[in-house]
Amino acid sequence: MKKYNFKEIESKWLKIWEKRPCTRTSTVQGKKFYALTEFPYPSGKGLHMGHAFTYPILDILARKKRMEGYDVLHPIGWDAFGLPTENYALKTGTHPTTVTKRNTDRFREQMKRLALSYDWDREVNTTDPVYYRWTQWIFIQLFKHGLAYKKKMPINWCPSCKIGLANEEVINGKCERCGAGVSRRELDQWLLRITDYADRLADELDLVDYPDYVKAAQRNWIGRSEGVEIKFSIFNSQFSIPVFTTRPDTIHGATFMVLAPEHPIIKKIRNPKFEIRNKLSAYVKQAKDKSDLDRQTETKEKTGVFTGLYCINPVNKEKIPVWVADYVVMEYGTGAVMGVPFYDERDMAFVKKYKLAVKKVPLENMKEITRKIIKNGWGSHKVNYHLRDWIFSRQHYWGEPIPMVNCPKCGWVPVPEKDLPVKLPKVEKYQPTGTGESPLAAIREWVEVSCPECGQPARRETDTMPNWAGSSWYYLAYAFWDKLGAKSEDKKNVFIKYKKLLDYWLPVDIYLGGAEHTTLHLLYSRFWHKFLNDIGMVPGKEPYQARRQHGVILGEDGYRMSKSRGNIINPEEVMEKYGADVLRLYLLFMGPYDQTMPWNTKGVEGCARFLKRVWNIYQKIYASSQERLRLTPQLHRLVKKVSEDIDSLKHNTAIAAMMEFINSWSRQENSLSLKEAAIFLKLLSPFAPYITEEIWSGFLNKKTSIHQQKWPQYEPELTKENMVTIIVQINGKLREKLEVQSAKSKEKSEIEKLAKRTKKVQKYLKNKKVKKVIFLPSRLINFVI
Ligand code: ANZ
Ligand code: ZN
Repeated sequence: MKKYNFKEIESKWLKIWEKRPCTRTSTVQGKKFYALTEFPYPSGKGLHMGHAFTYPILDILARKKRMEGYDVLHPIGWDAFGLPTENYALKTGTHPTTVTKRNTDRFREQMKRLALSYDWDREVNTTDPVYYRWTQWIFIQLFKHGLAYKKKMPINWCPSCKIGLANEEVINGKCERCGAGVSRRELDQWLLRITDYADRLADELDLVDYPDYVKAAQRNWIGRSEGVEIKFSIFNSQFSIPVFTTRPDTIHGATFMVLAPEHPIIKKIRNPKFEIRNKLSAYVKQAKDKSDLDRQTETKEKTGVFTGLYCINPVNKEKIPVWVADYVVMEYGTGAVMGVPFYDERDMAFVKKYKLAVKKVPLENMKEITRKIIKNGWGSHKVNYHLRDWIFSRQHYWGEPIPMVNCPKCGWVPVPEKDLPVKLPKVEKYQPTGTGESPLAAIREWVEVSCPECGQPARRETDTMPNWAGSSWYYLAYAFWDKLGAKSEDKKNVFIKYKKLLDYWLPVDIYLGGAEHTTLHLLYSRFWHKFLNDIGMVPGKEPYQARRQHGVILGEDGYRMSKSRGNIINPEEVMEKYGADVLRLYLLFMGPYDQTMPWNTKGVEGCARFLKRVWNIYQKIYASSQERLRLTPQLHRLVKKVSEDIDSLKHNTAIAAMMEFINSWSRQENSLSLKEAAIFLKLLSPFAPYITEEIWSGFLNKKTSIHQQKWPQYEPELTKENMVTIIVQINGKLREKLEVQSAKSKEKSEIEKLAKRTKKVQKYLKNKKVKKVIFLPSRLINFVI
């Protein structure tokens, strides 16, 4: 008997599949299935356990759909711009392109070993100029449609490293590199007007199948809020200040007004008292350095100063003081709030601290007071969104250059589309400049260009795009990336040229990813999709028809895997010891795909034993035309269960059912025909691609890959519902049970024949004479000997 040697099997089939991929995307069947998995950032560490857990989830579904005769698009690529690569380049002096190539080579090899059935002809890489040319092109369209603009915005600034920091580089208010306290600095930055799409991003969630909590989180992030904007005139001045409130019914309880420290009125009205002026400007300056998060954390103590101004409540004409406090932010509503301590906890905390008045008043009728305010011209209906415009500038090297030129005469001019891509130039140092500009600013030959419009000397934009850019349209690129040929210099618009393919493949049928992308990436890419749809470049309002989010694999100790805890389990080592099939099977057997679960080495061994059992059982099979009684209904039930479970990503229960099946099968050897044994193997093939391929080609002696076979169908009459158990007795003693189709169960001759074929009955009847056969239809047969 041949021993199960996964190493031999893996290296054999890896080579064969490389030459004859059974997973290429076809577009011939007329029914398509697009299974999209979030593409990885190719870090220097290779695949981690999270990748090994989540990538097989859709791989299994994709494999099944292929066997069901769908055209399946199941692609992968690299989200390869990013800080770790830039920092590594900085430290070692290796160019980020070289680092990226090394990392993606390693990832690809590991993914192949894990038998992930991606279509490698469509591999995209966001750092490839052929790819980011179109990222830049989309930016230019956004600019042309008024959806990209420049504005002064604060960035995180490390005064010791003298660089701007991305949010993820600020840890508890400190610079991740040097530990110095991070401050804020104003810089001119590009923003994308995602707020123009706020309503559609919220409303059109109704069109898609996402988990409810994902929809809720997106709606919450967008934060649509209906209220009234009410004008309070400033006492003794020609100015008035609008406030935004969702609670006009509380207006009689307003005892003060609060402005954000950045509110423009503060600079407009100079207070005659210099003490007030000094205090005010000191407060405003200090608020600037705080992050929005710090300012809005509810538990932090409220601070503020009096402006010396008073304003008039338009409804009751009361005169109330105007304060400045940093719990009010300028970016939301009007940057001014009416303080109603009796009804609002934050206002109450503020009032207690500064000894302001509290007014106990009953609530007004919401509808009536709103009508009254509007009728008298004191205010108007207003919808506000918590969603902010998307800050699209980064002051780093390793990102897509923003394809814009600044001309003293013409202003911001896009690079002509025929001149795209604007390639990242080679630099000596990736170190940011110290002025807050990206290192690109230091390359004179690159920065200084002539204006595309008037030809006069102008300067390129030196900021690069954020990480989120390349991933905002990658699911579109996959639809035609194999066609781009020699990564051509062809300047035709790919969205027009490959329109048919985009129409065929979109929307994505299922998109699997992590909870960390619930708001940012999902919203950004939905925004780009809606925009591209508006300008006629892509079909459909939504990019992803369904979204599912996976859980997390913890260390064996129940904590998140981390270097500092020393509980990291490397998938490569597990593959080395147990093989890729076992790793896949175990990770999916652990539990529902959307749960967070600790690693358990015993469980891995259980899965290894299961595959060994499968191997051994197929070694013993012999061809037989004998009618198989016991397992046939069970097998058909298994086909039904595994098929349905894979469709709903319940891989764990599908695996459990297969294990159970193998258990009963090994208890009653030879009780499947070859044809049926082939069916079981097909069911297992998406989960364990290597061992099933080996058995298929070897023992079952088939010529074409198991992964290109038809997915088995079950016959409903052969599943449990229509089966009857008949008791087989010898001299009135129970010796055997038969499971037969109910139609056959009434025929004496049929049942007698079937019973006599079982091993047990054969044993008891050997050399004996049957005197009498008693038969109760559908119930019992008794051989009297
Ligand atoms: C008076 C009031 C009384 C309020 C009351 C609430 C409760 P959402 O639902 O998030 O839209 N607000 C308005 N602009 C603000 C800003 N720029 N910074 C901080 N707070 C601001 O919340 C709207 C409410 O948040 C508004 O209604 C306002 O306080 C406050 F019993 O007005 B309210
Ligand atoms: Zn010009």
